[in-house]
Amino acid sequence: MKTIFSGIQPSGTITLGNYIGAMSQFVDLQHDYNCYFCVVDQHAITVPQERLELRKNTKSLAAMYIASGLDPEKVTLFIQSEVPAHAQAGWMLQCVSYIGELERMTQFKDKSDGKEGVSAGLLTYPPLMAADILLYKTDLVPVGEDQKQHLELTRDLAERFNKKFNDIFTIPEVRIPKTGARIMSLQDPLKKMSKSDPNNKSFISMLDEPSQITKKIKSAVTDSEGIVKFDKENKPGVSNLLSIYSILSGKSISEIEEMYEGKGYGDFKSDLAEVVVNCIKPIQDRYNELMNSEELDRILDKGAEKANAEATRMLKKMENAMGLGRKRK
Ligand code: ATP
Ligand code: LTN
Repeated sequence: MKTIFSGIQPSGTITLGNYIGAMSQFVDLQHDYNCYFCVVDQHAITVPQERLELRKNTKSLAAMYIASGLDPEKVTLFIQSEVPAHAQAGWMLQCVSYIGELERMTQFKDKSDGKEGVSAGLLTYPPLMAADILLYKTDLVPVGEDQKQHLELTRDLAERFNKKFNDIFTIPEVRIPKTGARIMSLQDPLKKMSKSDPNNKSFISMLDEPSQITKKIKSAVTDSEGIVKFDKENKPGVSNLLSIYSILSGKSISEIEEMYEGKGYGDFKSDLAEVVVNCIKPIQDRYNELMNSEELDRILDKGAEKANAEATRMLKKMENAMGLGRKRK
């Protein structure tokens, strides 16, 4: 069986964009792959986090992975900081990364743009991500469109390491969904929907109440044309809503366009709100059950144990290849 690895940052409550672009892919793939899914809390601290909030978001994200449909008997779910090999391997991969290539990452440019006191961790974020992936001999990494560049760098680092030291890493492939790889902000449809966006109206959180979801969709930015038609270039707001509608309802874009011919945005938006609520509600119910039980801790303990065993094996190979520590059998 081939291996999958993916991670999500506990930098807020996950959004509908994370669910569509990442989580729902994971659920589909779990039956055919050996899967590792991670709550990447060490990536989250590359920007300031409040400690209690981070703890809460970490547990909440773990619950959300299971509530979305991952089977804990099938997949290994764990928290990054509970497997120290990630930070150790991340350091070694920082030492084979060039500052120039890290500065070229668009996520770094976006997140550091115009900010003072940017952490060094924000720059060295990608080698830690490469460590996450390479420690598990990962074949495939399912992510949203925004992570493509980080995956290319991961492949470069793996190839560089293999050539320079020893051929120990599997070169991973990226897997980006055909639809929904980039769900856009409801307030600025030219920007991706992001859980750390300060404007709460720009995203639908997976924990929003039905009334909040309806309100946010009703106030989503569209245009004044009043025609429900997919045209990314000229109608980015409506096109984004159409994508969400299509993915969650299973109806094709043209079917939906037909349904709302001559109807304007009011009906379209209320029906979309219903589609979104119907998708999110059962996930929220399971989420609440998990948050109030000890089941989640058991799942995470088991996950950390399994991930530690696997990651430590690869870490030893990396140390041997680079000549760190004493030679061991
Ligand atoms: P942050 O706002 O803290 O940067 P984020 O919401 O962008 O976070 P991440 O934790 O960086 O989310 O990403 C988790 C996964 O969700 C990744 O695979 C990423 O590609 C995917 N993803 C994030 N935003 C979207 C989006 N708007 N549409 C589709 N997929 C997305
Ligand atoms: N960088 C990713 C989160 C992430 C990740 C990973 C994704 C960290 N480690 C390993 C896939 C594989 C993000 O910001 N979405």
